Amino acid sequence: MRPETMASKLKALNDWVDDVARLTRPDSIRWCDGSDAEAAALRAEMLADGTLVELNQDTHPGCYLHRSNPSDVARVEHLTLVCSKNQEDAGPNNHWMDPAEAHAKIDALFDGCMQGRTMYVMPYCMGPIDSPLSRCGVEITDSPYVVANMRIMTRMGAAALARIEREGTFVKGLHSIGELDPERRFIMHFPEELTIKSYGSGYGGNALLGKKCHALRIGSWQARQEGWLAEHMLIVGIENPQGETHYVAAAFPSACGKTNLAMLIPPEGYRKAGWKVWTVGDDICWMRPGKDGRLYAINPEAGYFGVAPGTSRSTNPTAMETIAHDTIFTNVAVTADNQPWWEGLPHGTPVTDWQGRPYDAANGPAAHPNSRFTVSAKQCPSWSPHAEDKQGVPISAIVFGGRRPSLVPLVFEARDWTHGVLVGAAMGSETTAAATGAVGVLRRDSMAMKPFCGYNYGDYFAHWLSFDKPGAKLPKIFHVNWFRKGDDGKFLWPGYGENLRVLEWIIDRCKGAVGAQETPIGHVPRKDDLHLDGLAIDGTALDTLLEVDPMGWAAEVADIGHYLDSFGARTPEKLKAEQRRVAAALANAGAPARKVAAG
Ligand code: SAT
Ligand code: MN
Repeated sequence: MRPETMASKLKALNDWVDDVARLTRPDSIRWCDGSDAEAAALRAEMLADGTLVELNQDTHPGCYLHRSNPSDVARVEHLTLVCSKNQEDAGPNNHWMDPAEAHAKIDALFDGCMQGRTMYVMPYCMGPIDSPLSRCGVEITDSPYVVANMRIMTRMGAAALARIEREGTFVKGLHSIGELDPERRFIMHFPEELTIKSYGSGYGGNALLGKKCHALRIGSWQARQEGWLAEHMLIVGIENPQGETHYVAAAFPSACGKTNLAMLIPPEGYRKAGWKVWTVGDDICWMRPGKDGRLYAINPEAGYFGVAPGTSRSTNPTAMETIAHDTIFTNVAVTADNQPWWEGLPHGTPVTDWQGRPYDAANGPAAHPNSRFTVSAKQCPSWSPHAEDKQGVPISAIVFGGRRPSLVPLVFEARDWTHGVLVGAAMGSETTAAATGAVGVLRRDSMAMKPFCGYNYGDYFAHWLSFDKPGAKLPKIFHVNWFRKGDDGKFLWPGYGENLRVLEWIIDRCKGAVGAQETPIGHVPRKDDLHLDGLAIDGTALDTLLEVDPMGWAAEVADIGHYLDSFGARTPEKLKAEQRRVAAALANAGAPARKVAAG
């Protein structure tokens, strides 16, 4: 680490660091260079004070456990604010506070909060260090755990600082764990000032400011001004036996399987035939039109902050291999021989739960349902050789999806971009443990960005529509639902690796190589359009997965209309007209479905 006297060459950065130090009064300041030596020194300090606990180094070399404060285990949407000058610009999709009031409120919390602590200054780059699509920031924090995680999740250190000094601009992120008191906790965004202030939480999305705060909330605001898209999407490359790779970007709400889809292992028949899957990103995607009119995407992150429970050799063997070494686990349980453990692992017995107590089933799950692993993307065996391409990868298809136990078919294709934007805007999903609050409640989550869009959703829909212009060669848009349930409450579709069958149909639709049935909600595959060899699934399950119930959909589309109206005059007329078009098509849906040709 650079001693305090060796600040940066950029006056604006030094001045800001000085101002923050004057406010927070740390005992010392350390500029992080991102080096191995720095990481080792920090780790030693965290092991000494119990912030990290060593796991079994024979079975899990380089792996450590962090137990958070039990009241600090997820994002806190009700305490997350977008403080734009004008409330309308934040929109009804965000909690808002006047910027002056917000600064005053949170600065009062920051006042003197780093006394007795070290203040770390972390320059970081979101995206490949040499990519024109990347953007930089600096996070100041008093949490060494946050430093250790940011070092994995971003390009943190000297190279980022050099880029910041060259560009002269950066997103300012100020973070303190404060007292970890839920009553003294705020995650505030000031998009007009490219500033984030986060107090009172050490949890991922609240504290690793490069992730949701910068790459999505501030990023989406910048993207709108600069003509690109900052999205809550995984990016995956699908290579067919002919050696062609198509890249798919897919938006799902938190804890709905983005990491699993990004690391999918093809079913045996596909593997034997030569199909391969390449992981570019598992959570965030920045896309912009290239010279040829296609959308090109980068993953702004350098690591995965994935949900541990449910991850196993059967559900995600790639992730299991990725996290076998050099991984930080947060809030998992441990076995008698000190291996990390979570619900969904077929072997091992937890003896200590996520809070460090002797495991007792009466206390609930051994691992917290939102327990996580933090690991470098480079450790992933399916890490794409193009993941660091500075121009990004070309996107063939955009996929939206959520947890929908009923109504929504396994997959359908939007008829054009405008319809696709409606499909994304209308997305709904059951809530998960990734945020505090009730789990399993159906809510609209447009483009999986409800907690992350840094401005008015109405303006965001208009921004999406604006990409459809002459010369654009936009991806086709699809909707998937892996979570449809039968009357017995069981999932009808096996999911995981078998999802490649759906991705194959999606890619073939992009190439014009497979047919579909036209319905009022879009194009749905017929049974024969899907490649189902080697899959044990009964015909009635498949019928249900591919059915479109006009009555149920009429109610759904009416509800979507009310939802669009909730953004008032900011909702683009074009989107409302599209909703009316679909509603009218459903009203006429007595007519038998019409077959359409491939393409
Ligand atoms: O917000 S996090 O990035 O920590 C996890 C999530 O909800 O996606
Ligand atoms: Mn996410």
